[in-house]
Amino acid sequence: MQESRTDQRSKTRIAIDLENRYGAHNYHPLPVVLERGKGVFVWDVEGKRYYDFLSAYSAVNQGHCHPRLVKAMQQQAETLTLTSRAFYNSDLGNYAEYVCTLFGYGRMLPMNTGAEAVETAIKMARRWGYQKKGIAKDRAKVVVCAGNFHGRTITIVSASTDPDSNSDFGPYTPGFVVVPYNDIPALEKALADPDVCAFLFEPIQGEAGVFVPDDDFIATAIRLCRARNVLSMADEVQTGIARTGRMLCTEHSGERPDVTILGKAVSGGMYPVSLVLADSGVMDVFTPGSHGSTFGGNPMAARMAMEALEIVKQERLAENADRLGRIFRTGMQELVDEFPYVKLVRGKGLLNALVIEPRTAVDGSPKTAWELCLLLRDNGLLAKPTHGDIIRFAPPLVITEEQLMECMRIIALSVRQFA
Ligand code: IF1
Repeated sequence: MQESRTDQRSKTRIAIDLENRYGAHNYHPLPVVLERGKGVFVWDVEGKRYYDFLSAYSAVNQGHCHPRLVKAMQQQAETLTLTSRAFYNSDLGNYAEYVCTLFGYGRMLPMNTGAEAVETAIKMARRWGYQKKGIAKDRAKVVVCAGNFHGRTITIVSASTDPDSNSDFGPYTPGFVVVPYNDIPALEKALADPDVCAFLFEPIQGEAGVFVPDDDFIATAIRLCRARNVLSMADEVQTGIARTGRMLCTEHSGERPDVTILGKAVSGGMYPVSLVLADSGVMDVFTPGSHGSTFGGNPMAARMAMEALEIVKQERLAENADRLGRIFRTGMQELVDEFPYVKLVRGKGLLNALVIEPRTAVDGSPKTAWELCLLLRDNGLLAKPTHGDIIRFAPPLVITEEQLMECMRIIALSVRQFA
């Protein structure tokens, strides 16, 4: 039977056209339409299989549709999903004890998205600054790093140095001081201001291009904050949950920040779950009615988070990320050594990036990280450039050594084709 005209367009084209026609254009996705995921693999609507090397920006560290998470979600979905915090529920207390014990903090405040958790931490730090540090009303400052990415709300983008994130969204929230990332003297100077209540930082800057700071930067920064009675607040939304080879990226530093912010893979990508961890002396600035969220701390979130974190522990995903990350960077370094347009590889655990020299082909067409990602897609591996010339490689942490070796061959093949 002659397919109707509509059917002659591929399912990919139909899906992309629909999204472009009716969706806001706040993204520029790679032209591939995904409809199924399992472990390290995703499949597009044409039935083609890909290795997922973005992991939804490190939200599916446990792999797509992990069977234990699917089962937990099904069970909770037919039991109790949401009560609001107007009442207690049978899961939040267990969840709170679980994460406080696991991450070594006195208290937790449950939210949903990473941005909400960052906003919560900023509110907590400001109120702590007024009530505990004695900062004059409305004068509290939070020190942030140039190149930061902490989310998309107006207050958070007020701290951003990326015009794509904040241009024409003013007026901005005041009270942010920007220092260069990985710059101890600049940080030391900024912390001398008695109105500073907190230093908010990413242990590795993900969006900026997987910038790994000097080995002693995080530890020194945390110690300087302690010396200046400033809250050190680690945004581990992307670097946390075993991504960099430790349960928390700050573990590499040997120091514990006053506040840790988590999201994304806390739920294994099944459900929006985020949280803020701190000790009572800080967290207790929140009094009844001073903060909250309809879905924050709901039974489904609690159940998913505990199951997702158990998987990370029992499947030893941090150890896997640490070991395979070293193999990956060694393999990528061979491409850096061989191809002048592959400038460098950097990262920690299975959060890595390849920096590509943008070029123009003899026919005048661009040869940037975007074109290389299209080649990778054609060869069966999905990754996405960040800030033009940097490709982030972040597979689910359940990847095996054999699968990683195959992916390294795909990347090498694509880099050669990109010559
Ligand atoms: C987008 C970036 C990554 C984050 C850190 C907080 C949040 C994020 C360190 C907010 C979120 C996501 C957001 C998503 C793409 C992705 C991203 F490219 F935007 F910057 F991962 F690098 N702190 N990152 O990375 O968490 O509110 O999204 O749950 O906005 O395009 P969220």
